[in-house]
Amino acid sequence: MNYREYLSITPEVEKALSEGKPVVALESTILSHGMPYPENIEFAHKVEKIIRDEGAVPATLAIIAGKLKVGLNDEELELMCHGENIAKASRRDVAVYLANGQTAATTVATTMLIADMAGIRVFATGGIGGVHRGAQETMDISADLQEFANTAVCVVSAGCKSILDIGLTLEYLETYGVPVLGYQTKDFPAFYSETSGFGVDYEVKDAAEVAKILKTKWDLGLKGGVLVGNPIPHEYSMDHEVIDKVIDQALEMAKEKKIHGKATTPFLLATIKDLTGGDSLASNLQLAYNNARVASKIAVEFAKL
Ligand code: PSU
Ligand code: MN
Repeated sequence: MNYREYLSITPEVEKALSEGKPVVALESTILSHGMPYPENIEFAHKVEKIIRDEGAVPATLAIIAGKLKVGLNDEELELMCHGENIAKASRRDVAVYLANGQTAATTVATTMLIADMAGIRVFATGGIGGVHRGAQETMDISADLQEFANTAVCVVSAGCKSILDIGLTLEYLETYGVPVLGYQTKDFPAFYSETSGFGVDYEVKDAAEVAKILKTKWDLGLKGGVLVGNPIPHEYSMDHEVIDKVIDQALEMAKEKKIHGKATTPFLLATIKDLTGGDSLASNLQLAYNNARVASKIAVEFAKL
């Protein structure tokens, strides 16, 4: 493999990695397709500050002008937040975008992929992709799940939105041997809500416990990632019924407009955003900050082992 020539790592991140210091990866699809401007750029800076305050080095990942970028400067962050028609790169898009010198936001799958190439083991996001509702017919299953099966990165998320079939998403992860850990909870979180009605196999009490599980899994040569479900802080958690109604409406609109393929998730995210006004955004920001905090603690503990 010869991926070094495609990687562009900032000196700060490179130095931290070579010294074995904690680094936390962040994705860019959440910026380009998950939040409006200018809230997304404020978020991008604040989430990096939260990671620094916890004693880790942040690295936002993206594909810019045909390079796998690990760590973005202010200008690059602005581009991912405000650029026109920024594409979304999942695993199958990466080689094409790189070969053509294009720019794209990275999903959970591609952020894991690039983090692994750079040697970053912990990544904070909002929600992961998964098995879509109705996947029995459409076969719409996010490439994020195969990345968990294959790529050695720990992802801290607030679970997933109920735009997905959460039960089937957990079944899929089980089949591919991906540990799903509930961070101080027995319930797998549903993004805007603390619980989804589906349990996790293991509740972990703190970051040190997660770090030990990561080390053990990878020492054993068990390939693939680990998913940490970290619930939205209680005070920001949204009413289940309100948000579920909105999600049903968004799914209905996607059906009417015959949205499919890689456009599905961005369409659903944008529609939920429009239908709920600012309410869902405030929750979205807070859960992502919370994930960055927990991911940093895990990275700090992992660096000690
Ligand atoms: N779900 C969310 N917010 C997101 C995404 C999913 O609640 O921002 C983004 C993530 O980047 C995720 C991607 O990796 O969408 C999944 O897209 P797809 O379903 O096309 O694989
Ligand atoms: Mn899909």
